[in-house]
Amino acid sequence: MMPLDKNTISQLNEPLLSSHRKRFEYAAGTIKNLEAIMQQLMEFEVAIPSWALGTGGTRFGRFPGAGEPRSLEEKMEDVGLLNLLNQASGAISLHIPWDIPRDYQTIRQHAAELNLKFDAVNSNTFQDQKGQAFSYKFGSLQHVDEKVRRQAIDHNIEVIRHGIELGSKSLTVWLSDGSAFPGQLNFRKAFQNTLQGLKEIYNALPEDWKLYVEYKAFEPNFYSMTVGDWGQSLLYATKLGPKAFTLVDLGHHLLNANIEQIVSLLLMEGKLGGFHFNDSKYGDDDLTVGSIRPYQLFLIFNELVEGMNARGINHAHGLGWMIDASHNVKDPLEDLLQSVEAILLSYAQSLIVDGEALSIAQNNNDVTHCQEILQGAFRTDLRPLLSEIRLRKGGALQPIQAFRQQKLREKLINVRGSSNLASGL
Ligand SMILES: [Mn+2]
Repeated sequence: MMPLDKNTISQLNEPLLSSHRKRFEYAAGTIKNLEAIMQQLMEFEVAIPSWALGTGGTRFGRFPGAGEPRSLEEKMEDVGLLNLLNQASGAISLHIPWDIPRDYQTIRQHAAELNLKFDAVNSNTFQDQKGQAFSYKFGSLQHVDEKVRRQAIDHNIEVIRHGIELGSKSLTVWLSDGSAFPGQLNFRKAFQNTLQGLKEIYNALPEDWKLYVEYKAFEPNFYSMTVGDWGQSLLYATKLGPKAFTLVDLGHHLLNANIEQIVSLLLMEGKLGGFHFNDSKYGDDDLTVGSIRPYQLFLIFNELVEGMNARGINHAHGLGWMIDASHNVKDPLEDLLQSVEAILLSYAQSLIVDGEALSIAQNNNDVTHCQEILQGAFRTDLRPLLSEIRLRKGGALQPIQAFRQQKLREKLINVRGSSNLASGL
């Protein structure tokens, strides 16, 4: 039962309309190609990971919120609620085994009622599950023991099967494989074992599927990671074939890595598959998108838009757009509303960059003007455009305000109780 409907949203919008109109008119007046940009923004959606709907924890502890989803169905309802409010979160990304569907038909029907699609499915060989025959303590696809590798491959193929039933079109593989100490691992053998496993998984993909190879610089292994950076991921993806791509998670780099340059070159090679958005100050902090380095996020989107345009890639559907965040202190749903807004805002700002002028300035080595062009776009307040899009699609002008006014968390607590824990990290 959804605790919100479009009529209620439109009543909540009513008192905000006149102020919104003024703000929108002002913002719109400064933009060339307004309607074309509005159309692109209308089509853009970001998938929500099922593991981000509960309160996350750190290795030191977890301070659960209340009213967390107790089942896959309730996780889907949370995403449906987000999508009702912001009209830009119409897809959910499932994690196996945390979200194994018991009955595909029921889950598909529930998704249709909530207007949700299933985005990439995610495998998990970074934890041992109850009853599992072999441990992943020393890795999964890289493991020295063939039986462990076999188990990890079979798991990934099972994840693909679940995804096929639900209409997913991609599998994201993130491996925690690596080594904790020097000398523990033969790097070359670890790579070759991993490649062999990925090949078997790749061969199990349906024709119209993509395999995303996600990399991460460190953690949980702190000496080496077997898919540690974009170069290694690109190496795997290239050896695997045309359905394999690199996935960029913003938190998976060494400090101050130039992610926008990575994005540009991966797009040039046709090997950028998708994104996990989050923000960080130190590492894989998994903070709200845009909360720490909004300018970096804009610069990344600027390269995304430039690179997608150069290759004729559809902005909304050409790549996989997902959030991968964890919420330790904020309400997960409010946090996700902030993240989606930050992504759309950076995307909007990158759409108003004058690419032609930038290219001329670059060719003239006019460094000052290049910076003026980029920062001019970044400092333009386009939030009224995003509100206008939500309004046109039947969403809330101010989603977080609507969430609070309608006491949606309290309503969820009434149904779900205050002491359950959502599965996840
Ligand atoms: Mn990720």
